[in-house]
Amino acid sequence: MRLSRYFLPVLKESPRDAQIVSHRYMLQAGMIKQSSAGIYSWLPLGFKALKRIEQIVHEEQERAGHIPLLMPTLQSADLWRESGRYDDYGEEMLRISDRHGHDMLYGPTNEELITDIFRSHVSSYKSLPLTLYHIQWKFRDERRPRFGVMRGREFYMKDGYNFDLTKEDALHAYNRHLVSYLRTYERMGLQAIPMRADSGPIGGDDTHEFLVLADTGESEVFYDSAVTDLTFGDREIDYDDVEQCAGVMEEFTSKYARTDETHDEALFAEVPEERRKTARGIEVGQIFYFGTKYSEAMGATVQGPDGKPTPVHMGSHGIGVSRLLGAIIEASHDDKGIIWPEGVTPYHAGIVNLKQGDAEADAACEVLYEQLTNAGLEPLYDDRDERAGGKFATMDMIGLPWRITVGPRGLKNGVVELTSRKTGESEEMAPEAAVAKIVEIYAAHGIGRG
Ligand code: 5CA
Repeated sequence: MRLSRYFLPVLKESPRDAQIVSHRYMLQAGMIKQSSAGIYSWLPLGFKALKRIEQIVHEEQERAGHIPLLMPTLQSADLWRESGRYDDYGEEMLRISDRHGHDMLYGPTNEELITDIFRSHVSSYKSLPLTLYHIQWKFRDERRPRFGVMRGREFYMKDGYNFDLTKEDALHAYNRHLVSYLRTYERMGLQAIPMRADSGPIGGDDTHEFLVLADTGESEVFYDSAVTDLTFGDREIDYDDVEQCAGVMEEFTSKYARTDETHDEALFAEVPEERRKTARGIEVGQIFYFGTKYSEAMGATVQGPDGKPTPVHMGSHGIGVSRLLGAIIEASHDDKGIIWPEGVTPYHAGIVNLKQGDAEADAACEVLYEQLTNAGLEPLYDDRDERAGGKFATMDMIGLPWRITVGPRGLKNGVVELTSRKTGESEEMAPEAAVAKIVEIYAAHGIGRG
């Protein structure tokens, strides 16, 4: 993308009404614009980052064997009357009626709708196990929408639903989701710690939230610091292997880690004192096992191996896709702006031309642009006729991990400058060497054709 043809409304002034850094930077970097309380337009840069995150979520869900579909945002109230949640859900549910007077609602989650799809089409245990998911906008009329995309009213969520014959099978689905979530967050450069939590309006006893530690997080958390040493890494996982998934579950959840809703002082006291930590965290996902709560209420049964109708065991599993942008920025920024991790950066490298209009500098930038593009990467080329200082400030604010700076003086010596956004370190090298280095770095993340 060439900046002269892009739409990147970077704000000169830091927005005063934004209380936390991720909200401020998303506004300032021209990623989002509030349209009403807790509802945002996603401007091109924000939209691109959102799509990168969505793509990782899709890839990891499909790797785990989960099947994508798409359900609507508007749902009929009748389904929610069947489960009993139409009255229970309270004021967070946005209720609408259509021209025929039918009660509708903007879905805050989709247990009812997916259960209805399931019961219409699946009648035998032979079709199980089955996990369906989608990534779709949700609406919750939060009492206090705040912190930008962190607590929106309209937000983008991945929600997945497993259908299994037995509790045992459903617990494997729960573990499978936990494993796939650990991989997902790590690919985004995040450490998200599974913590025992409360199930709220979704229901059920087994539930874990995934929390990214950050001072601005809304949840209070208590944990054994040993959990922060755990990393998933690039281990091979067979998602059908019940033992292996249970092993990962055990490894990542056996140490004390709880949100304030389930915190137990007596158990916490058993953790060695120097490892007992209290902090704040951002909830970026939650998994639930709730057994037959919805399948019994809504008649979602299958014919079991014994020929008898059996209600299926279910769970639901969510990732806060739009919230993740805020969480990533909270975890990765400095006083100049965002620092995108390579796995999710909207553009892979910035090209800054210090002297637009200089024939040699323009030509060198074009070659860099073409070579990076040919390697399957997406560069953002600042080809505007602007001062170098302004170009650098824009690049720092939008936080692309790598910047190539091209100027007539360097080109005389056959070099450009490659700068890491994270460390701020710059190195001079031949243009081809800069391209080769960037291609190699992204190849290590499985990005591009390098
Ligand atoms: N049906 C279940 C699992 S799919 C469910 O709705 N779970 S949830 O309520 O925990 O939501 C899933 C994730 O969506 C949360 O972990 C959080 O990351 C995100 N989320 C929830 N509410 C909001 C909100 N108001 N703004 C942004 N993200 C939110």
